[in-house]
Amino acid sequence: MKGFGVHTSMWTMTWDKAGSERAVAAATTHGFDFIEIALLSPDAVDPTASRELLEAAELPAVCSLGLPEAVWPSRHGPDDAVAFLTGALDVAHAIGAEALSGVTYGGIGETTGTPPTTEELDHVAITLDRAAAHAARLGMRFGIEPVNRYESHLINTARQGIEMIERIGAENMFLHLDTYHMNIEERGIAMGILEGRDHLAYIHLSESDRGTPGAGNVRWDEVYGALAAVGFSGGLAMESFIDMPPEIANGLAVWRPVAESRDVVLERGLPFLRNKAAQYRLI
Ligand code: FUD
Repeated sequence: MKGFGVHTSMWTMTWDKAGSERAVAAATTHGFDFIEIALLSPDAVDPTASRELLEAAELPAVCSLGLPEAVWPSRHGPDDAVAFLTGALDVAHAIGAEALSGVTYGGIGETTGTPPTTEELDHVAITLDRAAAHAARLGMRFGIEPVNRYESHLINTARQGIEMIERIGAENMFLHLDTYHMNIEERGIAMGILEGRDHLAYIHLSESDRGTPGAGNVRWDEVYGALAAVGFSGGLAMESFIDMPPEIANGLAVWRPVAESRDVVLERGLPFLRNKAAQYRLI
């Protein structure tokens, strides 16, 4: 997990033959160092074909997901969530991914309208502990991504993410931040990075409307300045929600196009982010 990568949502959220071939070819053309694969339906993925595709393109991968409603640990307890995450980790490992991260603790769009209860957080902690242990057996890292309060009531800030990681105490667990969520939840966008410095290994670079980086409200100099100040050496992943199927769009409340076009993101947003990352000596 290092260098400048891209979330597959630029091209597709469906990691089937056509989607994966399109995304890997485009990521290679645009010179990304790695690709983040959305592993929302791990059973639908052909890991051998994916591995061969990525190896042929010499493109490292990271996988990410949110949990399906049927296994949300806060609601159903840890067992089904652990079984799902174990299966997802096995698929990610077979693909050749170094890590599994994202909303590994619940659903994207899981809210109760009330704060998390002690019991809900206990179930989350047990789930993550057992999943991290499985990841460790596979030689993989395992992340959690705090998301904003409208997408989850469980873990919204870097501080809450760190508390969960330190409660579990697994060496292979890491904090995965996202500038879109930080722009909503942190008291100053750099704060999450500064607070999370000991555990931060991965960050989504996403604009305040999840569209074209540089065209919204995110204070990119503060983001990059903080990353440089803490000596960040993890993965920087551009994330723009260009291709969103309805089932995920609803959880994210992404109902309008987030950018003029994919080309605008790639021709304006990408150089904006990459040049700034180079300016701050992050790549
Ligand atoms: C969700 C989000 C994403 C998500 C990932 C799953 O709000 O920000 O990063 O975790 O897309 O693949």
